[in-house]
Amino acid sequence: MTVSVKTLKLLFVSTPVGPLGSGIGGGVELTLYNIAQEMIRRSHQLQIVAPVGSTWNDLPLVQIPGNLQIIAQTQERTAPVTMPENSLLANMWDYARQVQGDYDLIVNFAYDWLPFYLAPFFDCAIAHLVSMGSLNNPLDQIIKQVAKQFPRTIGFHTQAQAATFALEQQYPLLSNGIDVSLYDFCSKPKQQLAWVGRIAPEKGLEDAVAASQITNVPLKIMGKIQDDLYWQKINRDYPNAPLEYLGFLSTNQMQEVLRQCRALLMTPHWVEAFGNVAIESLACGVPVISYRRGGPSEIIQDGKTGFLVEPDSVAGLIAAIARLDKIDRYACRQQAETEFSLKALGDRFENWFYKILDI
Ligand code: HBI
Repeated sequence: MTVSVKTLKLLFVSTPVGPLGSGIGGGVELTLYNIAQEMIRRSHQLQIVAPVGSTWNDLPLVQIPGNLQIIAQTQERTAPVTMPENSLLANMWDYARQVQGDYDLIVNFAYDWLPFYLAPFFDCAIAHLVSMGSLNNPLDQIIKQVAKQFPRTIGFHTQAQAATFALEQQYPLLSNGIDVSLYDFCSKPKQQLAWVGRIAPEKGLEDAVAASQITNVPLKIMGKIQDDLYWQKINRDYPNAPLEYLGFLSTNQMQEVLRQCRALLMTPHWVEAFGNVAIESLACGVPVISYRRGGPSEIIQDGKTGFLVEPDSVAGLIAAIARLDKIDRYACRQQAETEFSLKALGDRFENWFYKILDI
């Protein structure tokens, strides 16, 4: 049992791109869920400010109405910050402003300009978990400003992600974590590969499909179709690939398929801030083959729990697929248990919160 130095009253403010449980928030939804669960397990008091329609009934939610924020990665780097009428983001932060006196710390999970801009207007300290790499200039600028004015309140998942913001100050690297007990180890996989994630251009699914078509190894695809035109183009471009699209599944359904795969393919065309699916895969004993780019390059132990491949090289993916017998699947499971457990995650976040509050 982890004894916490001091129990905190925490207010988590969600990403404004979709209700919690919808999958639209991608990795940051899973991150928020896991940290919330772990903070409650450590007897901290917690409230989550979430969009109306959130379905996490087992966590303390207050649901706020309003229009969703535009998905940041669909915008140009120089695009101005946009706020819809009746903005959900603004409504969630107005609620946080009203109740801030009841909390020791507010934690921001939105990759949006407003919460960073509001920091100096709040009496309560705000910790910002930055969930992606640098995408647009207004957000880069306000993150730099907050990093200067409120040192240590900006947290990243990985060094590769943090480097895209080029801050002068020190900042915590929180990595990430999952409830490893939700994933069942499998030592004898079927002759198939997996690809898991939001189906959108930055995730590079077409490269995994190309590898599947060339090797004729079946590819099980799971995740939310965020960009339909992109998905249709992939199906047109690779008519003979042995694909099966299984939809956006619950964690349990997804791991049931993933665990039976010889490897997970990760093909990020952007600097993936972390790559939750990589640690979910390791937890199942499934090696990860990923481009040497962003978060996965700090997670995978090349040659031991997977392979790191030259970015955007389909040939590199195929060469790694041919070497999968070199990997001990149990070593993958062990890495998940030691580095990416909820306890390891909780320790990193709790230490970050205590540092911000000078406890
Ligand atoms: N876009 N505007 C905006 N705000 C977010 O919080 C956000 C996003 N795009 C993607 C996203 N969050 C998450 O899927 C990633 O942080 C994982």
